[in-house]
Amino acid sequence: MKNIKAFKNPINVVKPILPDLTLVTKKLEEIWASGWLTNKGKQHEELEKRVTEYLKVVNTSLFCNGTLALQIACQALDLKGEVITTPFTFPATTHVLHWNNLTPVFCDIEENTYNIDPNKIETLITSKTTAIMPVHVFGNPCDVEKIQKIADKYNLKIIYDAAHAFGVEINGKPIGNFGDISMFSFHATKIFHTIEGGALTFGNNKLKNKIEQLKNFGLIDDVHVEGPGTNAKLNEVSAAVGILMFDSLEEEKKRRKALTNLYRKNLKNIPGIKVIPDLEKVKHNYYAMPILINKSKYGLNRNVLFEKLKKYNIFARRYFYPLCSQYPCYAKLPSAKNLFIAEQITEEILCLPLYGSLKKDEVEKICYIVKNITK
Ligand code: T4K
Repeated sequence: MKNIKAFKNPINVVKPILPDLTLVTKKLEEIWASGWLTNKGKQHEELEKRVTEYLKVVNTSLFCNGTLALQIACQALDLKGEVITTPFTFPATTHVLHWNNLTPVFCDIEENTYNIDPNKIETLITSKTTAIMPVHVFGNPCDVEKIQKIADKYNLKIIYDAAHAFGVEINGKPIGNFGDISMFSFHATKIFHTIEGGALTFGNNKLKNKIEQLKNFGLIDDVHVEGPGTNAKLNEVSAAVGILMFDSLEEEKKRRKALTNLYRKNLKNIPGIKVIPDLEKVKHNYYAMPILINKSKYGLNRNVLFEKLKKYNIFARRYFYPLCSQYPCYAKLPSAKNLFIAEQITEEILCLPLYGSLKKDEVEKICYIVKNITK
């Protein structure tokens, strides 16, 4: 490919959304004046209310990150034994099970959504299974109906890792209402963030106190401790950033949708490149721009494309490679083998840059490079 120059500045897979600095400064002044920095301050309470309203859920608990939120979700539901989960995820999902002395049981994924394949869950259920932990990968919803039916049949809990799925809806139903608990990540790289942060959403009101205690040292009040909790609270500065994030959320989603459609249009006829279309009856949040690269049709394998793109200053990411089941700490588990679809997808997946401030001509240039780099 000739005459195509590298981008002047690096184009990363994502660029964090930055709220207006003047508004952040105002918030900081307010926090400073109050002298209240963490432990359920005014900003925290306001953010919790705003998130509950936005996600249209019954209960929300805020956290200092999504990983600790997920860890506490397992404790809140008293999970024991084995939990069926996906190998195609960020390490956090599986590590959380390990930190709770739970055994991850890996289930293969669907070819079209890269989410846990509900048709393969039942054969993995044993007398030790207590829960299913699916992930709405890249914000594409799992087959929540089928998963719920299995959970009901075998009396299992469901914790959704909805780290990527802020604002997604299925058939008009907001995604944080499925299963027993859902976890959202508010990390800086997410479509809605608090720099670091996260939330649990849940319908059962009885869980609220338990979750609040677990994230606050197990304290009931200043002298009574219910049990061994930890410290996973969200501070006031992070909460203030989250409140300001609502100002740009709809515009960010709109821009990402337009850029996603532009990617789809420009990548459409490239042999060996596969893009996930919008799913039926789903309101998407356009969190990521994953593509699959089929070496025999495209001419290069994913790793070669990934490296070549760097020469043009394009820093795509291999989310999720390798699979969690392939990490040395989990590779010896009996369920770590024969995950055929996941093993194929992890070799072919590449997430291209996607964020609201990415320009249309930048997307067009990225697509042009992907199309012509093999020549
Ligand atoms: N479950 C799932 C399914 C998840 O994907 C995650 C996290 C979790 C659970 C756990 O949630 P948290 O505990 O994180 O709330 C990033 C994020 O750190 C991580 O939150 C996210 N998933 C994962 C998919 O992506 P890394 O290790 O790839 O991040 P890093 O530092 O390489 O940054 C990614 C890109 O963003 C780079 O191109 C640089 C750019 N970047 C990053 C940061 C932090 C910036 O431009 N500015 C920044 O401030 O994990």
